[in-house]
Amino acid sequence: MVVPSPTSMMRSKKTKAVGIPTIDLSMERSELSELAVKACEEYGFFKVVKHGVAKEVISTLEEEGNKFFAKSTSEKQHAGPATPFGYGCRSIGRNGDMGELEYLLLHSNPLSVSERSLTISNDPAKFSGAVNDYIGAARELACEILDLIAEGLWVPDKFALSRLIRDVNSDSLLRMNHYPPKKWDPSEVDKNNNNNSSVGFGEHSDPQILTILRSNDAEGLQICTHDGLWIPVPPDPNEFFVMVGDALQVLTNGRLRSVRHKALTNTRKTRMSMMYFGAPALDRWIAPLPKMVTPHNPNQYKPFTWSQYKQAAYSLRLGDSRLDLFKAN
Ligand code: GA4
Repeated sequence: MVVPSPTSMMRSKKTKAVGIPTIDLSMERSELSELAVKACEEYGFFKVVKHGVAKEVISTLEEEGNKFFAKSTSEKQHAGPATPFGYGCRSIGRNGDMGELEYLLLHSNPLSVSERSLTISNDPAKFSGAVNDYIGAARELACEILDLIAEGLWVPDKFALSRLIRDVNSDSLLRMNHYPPKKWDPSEVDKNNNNNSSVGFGEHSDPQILTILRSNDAEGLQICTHDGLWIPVPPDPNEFFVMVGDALQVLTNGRLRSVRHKALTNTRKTRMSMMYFGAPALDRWIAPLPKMVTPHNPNQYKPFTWSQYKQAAYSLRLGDSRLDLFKAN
């Protein structure tokens, strides 16, 4: 069942309190696949409960993340820069985007994780163990959801989507974002009527297939509905949030659309989010699945490799609509 959960915090002129779809993974499979597709069609976003991921897998990575971000700036900078992978502070991507955050960006490949861990942690084996366990669990969850989506879309090959991120050469990533609490400035509330928010991570969609997000109990995440309304997402540290990425939009020929989202730092608490971005291998061609192309909905995108799409993403700004570059005709 899709259960609307009330959202009440952080309302401003451009936000609206509406329900975020919630999917209980312990439910009957046939019902689940329909609900997953419905949530992806309507919001490109949903919350997953009863997901089966062990609490310790989450808490161990969270502790490791907290230990890292508690280090001194100079120590953290040993793990930088974040291009292509490592520690980043404020600067996002390569074209001048900035946000009120610091982060760790890691490739999901275990060898890459081990190598990076040497500059990140005083106990690299523990850190890489925590990261690999978390990635493994998040990947399983992403695959389960992709299989449900494929079923709900009546795609004949039920593993057509999950196979892309199970690939040993998958370019999936893990990101840990650490947002400092916002210092309270009452004059800003009056000026902007925006609850003293500033942008932690600006508006964008994720380029990958599917994102699995988990955060601590600090608010800040907002998603944009397809009709342009911003909805605050109440944090839920025990559950995961799922986001449709640009590549899934292409694979489904536009039936599921990627969700634009952003993170604000309007909380007195430090926010830490951990995202697994499920992506194909770099040389993998991405094009609408044959089942999704019909006379009624002809092919909407030119085929591209994941590497070409990433290059396009990194040549643009965070908020740019990079899918436009690959529209057919
Ligand atoms: C958004 C999703 C992931 O966090 C990310 C981001 C990447 C980065 O921070 O380096 C990008 C951004 C993200 C999309 C457009 C480009 C690339 C910053 C940027 C300006 C790691 C990803 O894959 O794309």
